[in-house]
Amino acid sequence: MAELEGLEFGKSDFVLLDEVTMEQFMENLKLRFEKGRIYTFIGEVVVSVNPYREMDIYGKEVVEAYRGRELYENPPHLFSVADAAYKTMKRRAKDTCIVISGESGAGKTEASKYIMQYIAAITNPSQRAEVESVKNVLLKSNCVLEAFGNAKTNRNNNSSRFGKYMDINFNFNGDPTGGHINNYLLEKSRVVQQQGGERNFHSFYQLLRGGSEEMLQSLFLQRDPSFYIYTREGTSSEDRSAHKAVLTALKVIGFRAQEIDSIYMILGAILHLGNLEFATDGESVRVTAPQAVENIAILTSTTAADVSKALLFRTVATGGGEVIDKGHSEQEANYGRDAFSKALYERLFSWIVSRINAVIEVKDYNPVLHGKNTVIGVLDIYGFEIFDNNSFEQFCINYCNEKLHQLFIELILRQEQEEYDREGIPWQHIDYCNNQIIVDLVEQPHRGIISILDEACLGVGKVTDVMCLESMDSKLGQHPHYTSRKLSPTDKSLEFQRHFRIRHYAGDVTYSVEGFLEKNKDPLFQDFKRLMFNSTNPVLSEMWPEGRLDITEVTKRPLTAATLFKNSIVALVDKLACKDPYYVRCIKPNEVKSPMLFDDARCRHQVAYLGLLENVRVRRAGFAYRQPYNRFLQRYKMTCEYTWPNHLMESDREAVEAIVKQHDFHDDVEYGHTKLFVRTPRSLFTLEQERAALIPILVLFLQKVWRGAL
Ligand code: AOV
Ligand code: MG
Repeated sequence: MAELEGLEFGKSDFVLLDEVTMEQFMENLKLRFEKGRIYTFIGEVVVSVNPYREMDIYGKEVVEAYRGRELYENPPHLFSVADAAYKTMKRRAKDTCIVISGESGAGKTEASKYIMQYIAAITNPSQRAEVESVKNVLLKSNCVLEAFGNAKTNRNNNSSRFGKYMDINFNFNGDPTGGHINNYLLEKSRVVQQQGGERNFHSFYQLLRGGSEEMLQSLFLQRDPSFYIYTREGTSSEDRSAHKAVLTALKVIGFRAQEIDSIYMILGAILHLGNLEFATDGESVRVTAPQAVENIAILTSTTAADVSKALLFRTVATGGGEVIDKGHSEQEANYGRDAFSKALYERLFSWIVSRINAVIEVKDYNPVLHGKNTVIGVLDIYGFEIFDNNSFEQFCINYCNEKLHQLFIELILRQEQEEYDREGIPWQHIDYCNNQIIVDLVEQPHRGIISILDEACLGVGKVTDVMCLESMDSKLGQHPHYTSRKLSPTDKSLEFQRHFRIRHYAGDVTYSVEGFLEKNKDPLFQDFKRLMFNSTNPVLSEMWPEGRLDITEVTKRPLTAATLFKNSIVALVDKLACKDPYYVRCIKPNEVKSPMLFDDARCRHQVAYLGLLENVRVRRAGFAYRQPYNRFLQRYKMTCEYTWPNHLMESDREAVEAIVKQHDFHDDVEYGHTKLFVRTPRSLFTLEQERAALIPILVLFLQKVWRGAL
C-alpha cells in the first residue's frame, strides 16, 4: 500500500499535501526524486520525473506486485496506471487510453515502452501461440519505429520525431489480439538538414556502422557517416548493436527478405542522393558525379537515364495541352533532390508502419462468437520543444501539444463534473488556465495561423515567407498570444524581421518564418513520383501509387502539410475523447540529462504549465477515492461487526454507512447514488491497515474451521 512507503519518501499522492501550494508541491516532488521515488500520484494520474539512470523497478516481481491490484494498494508507478487502464477495459468492457505527456526529453517514450511491457507481461497466462505472436510484434515494433523515427536532438538523444498512437485490441479474455499504429507527421526535413549538434534519424548511422561488409558493398556505401552530406553530424557507439536488433526485429515482425533489402536500398539511395551536386554548363544543368546516379538507379531498380532526367527536368503541360520537358535551374535541381530524399524517407517510414499494421491487424474477429473487442490506446507523441531556431516542425509539434493539453483540461474537468452530477454530489467548480485561445490562434478557420499560411500557399503569384508574416501581423496583431518584431520593435527576443512569437501554454516560442511556406506546400515534382512508381522493385513501386497518374491528370491541389497535420490531430483527439483516459505527466528534472540534479526553476515551470496544482485541487475539492458500494463492502466488510460475514441491512449502501460510522469518518464522505466518495485517502488507509491486520487472523480462523478444530 502506498502509505507503507514511509513518510521519509514524501507523500505518495499529492492529494495528501497539507496545503496545495506550489512550495509544498515542489518540496514533495524534489524529496521523492532525491529518494529515488520518481512516480507520485495525483489521484489516478501519475506524475513521473525522468531519473536519467537505470532504475531497478520494472522487473518481474514488481509486475507481479501490481498485477490486478487497486491503485492505492501499491506505491505509485507506471504499472499502477497500466493496470488501472487494463482493469477498466476488462471489467467494464470499456475502451481506455493512456496519454503520456510532457516536454521533449521528459520520459514519454520510455514510459510508453514500460507500459506496453507491463500489459504484455500480465496477459495471456495460458501462453496461446497466436496471442504471444501479437505481443511480440507489438513490442518489437518499438525498436523498428525508434530506429527510423527517432534522432538525437539538442533536447534528447533519442527524441521521437514522429507522433505515435497505438491501439491494442483485446478479446473478451483480456488477451491482446492485435493492434494498430497511427503515425503523425514525421519531421522529414531532418533527412537533409540538422541543426548544429543534432543528428539525422538513427537508421542511417545504424546501417553505416552496423551493416555487414557485404551489405555496404551491395549498397555502394562507405562505412564512415561523415562521408555523406546527410550524416555529417556525429555517430554513437550504440549504432552498431542497434542495427542488429533492428534487423532481428524486422524479421520477427514478419518483413520478408526482399522487403528488408528494399528498406536498406532506399536508405542507401538517399545517402547517395545527398552527395549529388549539380553544375551549370551554359544553359543546361548537369550532375557532377554520374556514378552516384548509377548507384541510385541500381538501388531503386530504375535506369540511370530516368534518374538523371527526373533530377534535371520536369514535365509540364502547356496551355495548349502539349507536354514538354523543362530543364531545372541549378537551384531547382538542388531543391528537387532534397525534396525527393525527404519524400523517399517519409514514404518508407509510413510504409513500415503500414506493414506492421498489416501483421497485427485483428483478423477474422466475430463479435458474436468472440464477444466485444475492446481497446487500450497508448499515446506517445513528440513533446513541446523550444530550440534556438524554431521552424515549421516545432510549430506543428507545439500546436499538437496545445491540443493535447486542451484535452487534458477537458477530460479531467468534464469527467469529474459528470461523475458528481451523475451521482448527485454537490460540486464546486475549479478554474483552470484554459489554452483554448492558443489552439484557436493556430487552427481557427479563416483567421488562424494555419489558414493564413494556406492562403499564402494556395494564392496566385509569388508569395514569400515575409509577405505571409505581414499577413499574419495584420490579422493577428491584436491577439494576446501573438507578437512579431514589427508589432513589438523593442522586444530583444525578436531580433529579426522574419520571426513571430507565440505565447504557448508551456512558454514563449519564437519561430523563424523562413521556409514555412515551402514546408507547408511540400511540393515534389511529379517526375519523381512517376520514377518511383515505375521502379521494377514492387516494394518501392507500391509506396508511390500516385506515380501512376499522367501529367495531364494531376490537377487537384493536395492539402497542405499543416492542414493535413491539423486534420490528423483533430481525429486523434476525437479518438482519445471517447475513451476512458489515464494520464502520465512527465517532468524533465534538468537540462543536462543528470540523474542528480533537480533544477527547481525548470521543474516549477513544468508543474505550472502542466496544470498539476489545479489537478490536485480538483481532486481534493472533489474526492480522492470513490468506489461502488458493493465493491467497497466486499473489501472492508471484515472490519465491521455489522457487516461480517454478511450484513442484514436493506441495501449495500446502508451496510457501507455502518462501516464508515464504526470507523468514524462520516464527515469525510458523501454518499452518491451508486458509489461512496471519500474525500481524503487517509480514511481508506486506516481501513486498509485494519484489513491487512485482520487477514492473517481470519486465515488462521478459517483453517481451524476446516480442520474441525472449532
Ligand atoms: P521523450 O519521449 O519524452 O522525449 P524519452 O522517453 O526519450 O523522452 O526519454 C529521454 C531519455 O531519458 C531516455 O533516452 C533515457 O535515457 C532517459 N529516461 C527516461 N525515462 C527513463 C526511465 N524511466 N528510466 C531511466 N531512464 C529514463 V521527445 O521523444 O524528445 O518529446 O520528441
Ligand atoms: Mg519520445
